[in-house]
Amino acid sequence: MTQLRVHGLEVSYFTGKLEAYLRAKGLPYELVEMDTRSFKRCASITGVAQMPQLELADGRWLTDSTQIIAHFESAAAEVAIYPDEPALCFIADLLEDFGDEWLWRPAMYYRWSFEPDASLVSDRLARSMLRDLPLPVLLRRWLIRSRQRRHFLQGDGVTRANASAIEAIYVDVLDAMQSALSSRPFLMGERPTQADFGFFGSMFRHFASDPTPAAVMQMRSPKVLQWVHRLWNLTPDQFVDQSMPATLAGGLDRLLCLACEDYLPYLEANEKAFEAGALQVSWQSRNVEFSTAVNPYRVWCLQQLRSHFQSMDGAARAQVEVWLPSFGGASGRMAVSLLRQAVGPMALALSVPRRMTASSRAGTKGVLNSHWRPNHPIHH
Ligand SMILES: N[C@@H](CCC(=O)N[C@@H](CS)C(=O)NCC(=O)O)C(=O)O
Repeated sequence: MTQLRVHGLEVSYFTGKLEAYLRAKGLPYELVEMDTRSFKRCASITGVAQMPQLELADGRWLTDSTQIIAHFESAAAEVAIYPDEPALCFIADLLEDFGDEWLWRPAMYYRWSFEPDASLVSDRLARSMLRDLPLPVLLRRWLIRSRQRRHFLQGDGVTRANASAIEAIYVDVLDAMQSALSSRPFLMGERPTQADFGFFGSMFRHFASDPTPAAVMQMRSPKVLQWVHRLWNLTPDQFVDQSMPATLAGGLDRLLCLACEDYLPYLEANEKAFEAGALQVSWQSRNVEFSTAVNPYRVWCLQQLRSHFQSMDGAARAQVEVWLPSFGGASGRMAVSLLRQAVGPMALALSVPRRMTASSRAGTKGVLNSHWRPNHPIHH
């Protein structure tokens, strides 16, 4: 076996993100479409029930798209995507995490709340992921649709009262990206960074592909549509000679403001609930109430951002401390104070066992991307 094997699905958010990264880096891979049996087999190998899972030619496995990217970037060389300049690399990490985690709910909302979208994708999943179930296609379609609605709508706190706020998140991010991409090919400059890949999973596999959000993107944000195609079509020769971003490019103000206004307050509420031992977290955003299961993975995400922020030298930290309030106002100042807090005694190592403990399972009920993951992404 000479190439990488990506175990995932053609409709999957994080599989699409990983595939785009591998294509941009010129790393050949084969996509192995999961079914229910192989999903369980991969989970039993890595200890984590999620997709994608990456099988290396030497038999080792990697999981978690962000950590897989970190793994390849540590051997990066000339087609690196992490900005060299520390403050910019921190901003790229913040945007990556915001894109990865905060657009999950709007992506699932559009896919499973609207009839044409749910019908299309339930048919694709019935014929791909569920193809090994000895049931008629119609029944498989019904099963997957009910399961996704239960997990990713009801289970992720989507209600009639907050549906329009969820739609506004999508539209606001589109507008912010359209403005960032108005004069350059990638979010932070002439080269792609981790920030681009963080937004790619939702933008490519959901928003540009599912009929309801795709119609919005086509009319409202053609630059974003163009960026989706550009990133999917990217090869190393197209950016290897371009310089890394050296300054914070104009037009990112709204995207950073949204990260500070919408996402970081949720991360803070989630962390507080986790530390209090609660299973559920409730918070207000855009004047409506949200309530979901506490997500330990996202506690870890906040700790990662903090550790990154605190490990920078004084000048880089001072730079970020100027940028966030200048774009996010009061919420930017709150973001800075959140990032300054010590990681503290609850620091997560995410060294989680093959079988989760009863309490961690209870805390993550129904939210499958919240599994705790091993310390190091490589598993034998
Ligand atoms: N943080 C993980 C998230 C992976 C994830 O949540 N993947 C979704 C699909 S895109 C999943 O496995 N869902 C499991 C399910 O739907 O049962 C990553 O970056 O790879």
